[in-house]
Amino acid sequence: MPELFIDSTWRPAAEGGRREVVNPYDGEAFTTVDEASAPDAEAAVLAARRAFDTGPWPRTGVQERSALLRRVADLLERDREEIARTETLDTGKTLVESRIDVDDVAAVFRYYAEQVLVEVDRTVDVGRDDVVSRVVHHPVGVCTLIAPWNYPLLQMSWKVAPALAAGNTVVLKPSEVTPLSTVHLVRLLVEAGVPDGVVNLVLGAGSAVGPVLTEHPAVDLVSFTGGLETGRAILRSTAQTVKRTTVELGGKNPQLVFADADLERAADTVLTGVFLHAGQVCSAGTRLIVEESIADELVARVAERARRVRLGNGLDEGTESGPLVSAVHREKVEGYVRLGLQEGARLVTGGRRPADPDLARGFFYEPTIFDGCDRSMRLVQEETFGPIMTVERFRTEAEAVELGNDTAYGLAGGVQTGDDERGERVARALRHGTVWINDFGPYVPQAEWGGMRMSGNGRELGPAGLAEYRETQHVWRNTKPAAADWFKG
Ligand code: TXE
Repeated sequence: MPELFIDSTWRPAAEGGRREVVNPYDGEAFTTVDEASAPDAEAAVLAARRAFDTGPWPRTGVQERSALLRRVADLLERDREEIARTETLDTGKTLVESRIDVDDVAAVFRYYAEQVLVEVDRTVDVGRDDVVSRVVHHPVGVCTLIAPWNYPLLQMSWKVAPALAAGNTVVLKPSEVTPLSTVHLVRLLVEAGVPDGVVNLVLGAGSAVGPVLTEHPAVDLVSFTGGLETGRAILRSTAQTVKRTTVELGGKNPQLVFADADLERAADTVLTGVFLHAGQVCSAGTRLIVEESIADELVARVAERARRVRLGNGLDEGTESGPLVSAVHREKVEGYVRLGLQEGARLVTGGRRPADPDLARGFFYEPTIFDGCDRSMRLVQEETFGPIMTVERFRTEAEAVELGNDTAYGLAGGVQTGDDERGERVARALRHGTVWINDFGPYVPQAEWGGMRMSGNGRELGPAGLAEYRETQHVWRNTKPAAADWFKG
């Protein structure tokens, strides 16, 4: 079955393009998919436009839209194991992580199935008895939804569930590196009964299909998650037609650890916060900022555990971390390791590909820790998106907060301390979209996710994640119209 879904038809690419899909565990191409080019993107946009302008979906009642989202959640749960396997083959992440991802995706659909029922239209008291003033909401229109490769289905669900709940029509563009789980999701959306033209799927390189999907005047909204440079390009593309544009562009996330924290638990939280999914997480806590008096001890404990992380095939039950997503991405990570050494950072552990011959064909990299870092280093300031942690030291709380905020990004941060008041104080002083106290990483569909500064704009999840996909309109009705007599002539 072809993999592009345009105007309610599964079809091959107009120009016949195909792309190999590579398993990062062994570097083998295990399947191929259709590879779209600009004409496919154009057809998808126009189909979504027609469905929005003349189809039933934007005018369907919220109960019906809510029911469709619930059906999708049920189908995701039915196909949980198959989707999780696909995600592991595509990304290299462990099956345990992939299963959690599918559960989270279903939870997002269920959350927006409920949230869309919350009444947001409101009557405004304008202080006059001859006026009825209402603020009402509409879907925005045609939405281009572009997702990255680290959480392919999860990131897409944060966009497509609220977009559909609000009554929009969509064009989905997963990363060309990890397209398969989104193909599966589109099949489920069709099975759940989404009307013709409402959901369209375009697979292909961002450079080939991106310009059409982000510049086309028939598109009203673009939601993007990915790298900073691509995000900037997308903001430039959408500026011409002044589209509503939401971008989530990663982070350089600090983990602050105070001397009064429980050292063993702190080490565990730091380790998971940075090395989960080989550091390919936009909120990975890659910057350890630790109170000087415990720094050596904490770094030693984290390093000792980092050396024991079991790398391997994501499909094997004993594996704790998979490979990086691609050869190209590993080269980027290796470039940062070389840079760190040049900048004078001291390598504590890792800094190389694993010696195990069983892992030689995959894109593996050892968990890596650099001590002796400071904020002037590019290694400390730039997103490496790999298993690399840098260590900086502080003496006072004010210094810790200042370091934690000394980044162009602002997505997430953590503070570990035995003092609850300090935890709350520091959390509020950190200029990051999410802050964890004595934890690192959890999120829920009910709470907004997104960045400050160069981590992006707008929010996903929570009520704000639905508001992104709604237009607000003020309707003023004069019930006793009379001449204003403003102009006397
Ligand atoms: O991402 P891209 P890349 C960061 C991470 C990584 C870097 C580059 O630091 O090393 O980004 O990764 C689509 N118009 N993050 O190059 O290019 C592309 O096809 C429209 C952080 O792999 O940003 C894919 O679907 N779309 C991040 C999506 O953009 C375009 C997660 C993301 O790819 C396009 C991933 C264009 N001109 C990487 N060019 C996070 N925030 O979590 C590309 N795309």
